[in-house]
Amino acid sequence: MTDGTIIDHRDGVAVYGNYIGGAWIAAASGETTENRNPSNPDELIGHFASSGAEDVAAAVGAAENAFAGWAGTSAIARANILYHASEILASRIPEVGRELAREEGKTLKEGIGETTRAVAILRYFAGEVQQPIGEQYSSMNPSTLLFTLREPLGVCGIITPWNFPIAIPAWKIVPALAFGNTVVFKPASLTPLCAVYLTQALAEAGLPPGVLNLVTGSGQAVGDPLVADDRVVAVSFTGSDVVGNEMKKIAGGRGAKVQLELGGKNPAIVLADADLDHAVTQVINGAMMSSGQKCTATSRAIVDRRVASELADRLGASISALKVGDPLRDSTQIGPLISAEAADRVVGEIDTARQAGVALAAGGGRPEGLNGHFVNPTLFIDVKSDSRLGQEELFGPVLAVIPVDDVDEAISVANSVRFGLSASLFTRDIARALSFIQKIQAGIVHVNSETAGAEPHVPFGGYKGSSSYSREQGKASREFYTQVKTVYFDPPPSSGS
Ligand code: UN1
Repeated sequence: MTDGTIIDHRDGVAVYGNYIGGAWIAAASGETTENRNPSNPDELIGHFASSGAEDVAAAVGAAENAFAGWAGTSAIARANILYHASEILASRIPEVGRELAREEGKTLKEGIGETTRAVAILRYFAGEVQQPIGEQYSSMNPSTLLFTLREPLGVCGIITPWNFPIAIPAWKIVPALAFGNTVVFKPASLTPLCAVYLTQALAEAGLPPGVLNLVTGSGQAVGDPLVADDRVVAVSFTGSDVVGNEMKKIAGGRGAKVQLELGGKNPAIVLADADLDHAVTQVINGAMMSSGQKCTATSRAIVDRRVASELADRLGASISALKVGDPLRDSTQIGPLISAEAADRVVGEIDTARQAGVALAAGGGRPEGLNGHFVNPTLFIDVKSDSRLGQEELFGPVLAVIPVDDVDEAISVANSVRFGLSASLFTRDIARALSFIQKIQAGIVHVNSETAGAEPHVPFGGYKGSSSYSREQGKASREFYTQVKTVYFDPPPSSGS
């Protein structure tokens, strides 16, 4: 049900606009880009506005004009709109979940799960704005009332990836709005339909014109001018480290606040005393769900040598049994990769590793008889930590087993990469678990559960090259989306005399 967001039809296929200043409108150039189903590229999902600098300037202008009014609205009134949006989106979960699976390629169950998560995020921040927004301190002067306030920043540029096309936009946009900022939202060019659904729910819920603006198009044509615009005082980005670091230079260089969520090369350490059945299930979920296309995905299983071959056998058997196919079918466990380029790249990485002599224990290549961008879930064993497979994020359904002698070597291997987003340990040993929590260089640490997953009310973000120190979600989002004002309030000299 995207009525109202569709500005035209072409051969029976919907043409979607940008949402600027409260209206769904075509890109200034009039141009559009096709959005196709990665499971079946013959299926056209829609035509989406192919925007550029002119559209970005209009959207930033609308957001700038709307800022004073929105920042001046009571937090409770803002919360009511967010809560209403959560109800609208909740009523559409089956539809949006299905369209997410069709547009992005994750399974229907995951698509519904992700849409449900976006609803939970809306609900969470509708409540979060009712929490305290400042602190009171004692002053050196007994008559001074000394306190802090948190105030919104202004226009925020939100640039989101395709792999969580509704949850990540929600967890960036909703807190920005909740704390009184206005937003220009540039979604991944491969998943604009989910962005339309989220924007539509917020617009229908009563967001005033200009408070949230959606501009679709490529990173170069839309992202670049957005990041460079002096009126955009904060930029939040999730995506590749190459793009993120470039963005930091440009936005950071002109003094904007920048928040980056970049890659991961997340380890699951399995010690000899672990429950191996549980470890196998969790490691496979972490590595293979969403075809491994999560920055929190498990891409390294670092395993105590004493159980490495048994674990590898079990992983290999379970990975080979995973059902790859149409994400909309109930029996499917693994959908396609997002695009032909992504599938070619991952298959290329698998071939390179095989040619280098790394032992393949399951998968490799593409499944037969499927038309989309599918890659077989793949397991390599006896992988060297300093190899490409041991160091680089592949962003596909590929897991590398790295055998180690003990927990100390496991942690040192785990820490040997440039990323530090999430990490898991499987053990029954409390002392080793505590030592792992202290020594692992990761922003999200799991003991006896998979590396992926994020609850909306706790901080999310990584160490080292995975983030830019700032955290997202929960109370951490208040840090990013507000600034602190310290107030020294003294009575006028005459009072009380
Ligand atoms: C999750 O693990 O459920 O882009 C969320 C990503 C992360 C989000 C992961 N920023 O994959």
